[in-house]
Amino acid sequence: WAGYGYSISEFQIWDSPPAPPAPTLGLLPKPVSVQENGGTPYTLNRDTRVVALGAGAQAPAGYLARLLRPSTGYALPVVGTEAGPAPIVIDVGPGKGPAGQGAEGYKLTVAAGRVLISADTPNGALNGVQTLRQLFPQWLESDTVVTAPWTAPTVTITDYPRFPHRGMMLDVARSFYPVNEVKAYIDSAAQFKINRLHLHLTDDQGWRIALDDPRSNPSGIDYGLLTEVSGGTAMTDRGTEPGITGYYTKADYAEIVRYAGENGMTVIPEIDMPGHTNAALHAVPQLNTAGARPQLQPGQSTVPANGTGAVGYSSLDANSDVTYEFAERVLTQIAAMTPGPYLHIGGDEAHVTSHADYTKMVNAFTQKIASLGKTVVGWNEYAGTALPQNKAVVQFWTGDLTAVANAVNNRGAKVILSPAPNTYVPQKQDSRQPQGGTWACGGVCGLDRHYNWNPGAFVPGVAESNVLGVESALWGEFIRRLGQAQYYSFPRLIATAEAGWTPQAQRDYADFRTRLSKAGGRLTVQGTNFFPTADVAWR
Ligand code: TNX
Repeated sequence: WAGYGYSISEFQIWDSPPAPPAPTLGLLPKPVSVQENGGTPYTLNRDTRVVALGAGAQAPAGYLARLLRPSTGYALPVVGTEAGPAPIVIDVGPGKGPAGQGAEGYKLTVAAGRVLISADTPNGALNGVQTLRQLFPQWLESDTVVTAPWTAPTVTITDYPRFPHRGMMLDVARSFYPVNEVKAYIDSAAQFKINRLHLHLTDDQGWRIALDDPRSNPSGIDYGLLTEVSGGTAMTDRGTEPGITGYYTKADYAEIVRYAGENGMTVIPEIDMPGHTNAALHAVPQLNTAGARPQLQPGQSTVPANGTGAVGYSSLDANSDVTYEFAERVLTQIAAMTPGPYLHIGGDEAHVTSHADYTKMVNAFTQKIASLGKTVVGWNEYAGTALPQNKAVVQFWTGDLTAVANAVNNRGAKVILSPAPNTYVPQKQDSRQPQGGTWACGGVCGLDRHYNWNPGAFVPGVAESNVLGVESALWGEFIRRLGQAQYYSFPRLIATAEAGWTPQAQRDYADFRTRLSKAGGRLTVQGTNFFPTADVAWR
């Protein structure tokens, strides 16, 4: 064979289809402990009640009932005391969940006549709800009534996450996603226990969050221009495919925060500075160096075949007082709108800013965020700046791991891991995928790359306890609207969810693919678009 330039294994890829799937519960991410008990399964029926014990049980019980009603057609009232046949009981309170795993852990027992989810917190119980959901037939995901046996196998599960941060980033700046699409993206990820939504709200091509004029406004900036002008621009792919324009009002943003919270997710807003700021420079004349003419066009760079657009060509001016005035006013408003503890200031790819200017600006921004009582997050380029002690997070995507370790060891920073080859969803996931980047992996970044890595041992010299977790990144140069966002994200986002949830010793790619093979029908019934990667025997 060698003489023909082929290896036997290359032929085997085409000759032998993937092994037939073994029977599996199909739970994703894999729980810490699952015992299958056999015997008569649990059956949901038209008289089943969802029993909420404890004030914290109301929200997860309501979530479960809303999930089960459309496909079953059953009333499934949420009640305060246990009664009736085959109840589903949700019991929330201190000490109810797995010991030492209060925040997000849960216990789930499915018996023939009763389901019990117990947890310390509402979010822990919600995680139990997401697991229970996967034990029912896939038709549960239908939005119209289906006649199906609503059974779940008997199990005893104890479960909790490896990392507190299992995130996904959505780049709404290059191409906008209206609120209903953001909600649908949340729906598709929450079922896999993704619990952070990082919104990349600003970039060269657009500004997506409406702000008010602050009371103190020395430069007389019209903050409305940010969205009036740069909410109306977006990135043009290959010079032909326009991105989606638009922006969130403060009410829209509040609704996203609320909906994310209902799904167990914390929103992390990103205002990218001092680079990636052309949309702000274009909209706000005062931000530009005196005498400079604001660019008339936002950077509508084309996207070459490897999927990378032009980046790093814009910068705020370190020597202008307006820069600091603007950043403070913007960050103050974003902090006030955001109940979660984090504010992301980007800090990536400031290629036209000197190191001294970069450091001066980033130090001012991070100090401002600390003074607002928030923890600052930034891309790893900012790891070497004077990060607020014990109050900063470095999000690694590519580059200098030593600087990340130094930030952890010298500044008490924590780490979010988004290594491009392992988490960047605009990269091709399969050679059959016609469009997609190839720079991160020198080719395809398949499902295996997103699964087979160890976030706890990724940064040399950084202990697992200093890793907050993992995050997938959906950059928007050429991805348009929800359908494409899901098509690039799934199934790899499920691999990221498991990398963040399941103990390393229990993760196995072959086992993951077997469990995942069952999810195709579920994703299809619920209308989540996914790329049917050749690694999985979908059924
Ligand atoms: C680099 S990753 C960027 C983004 C691009 C992405 C993909 C990072 C922090 N910055 O501006 O969208 O590559 O091309």
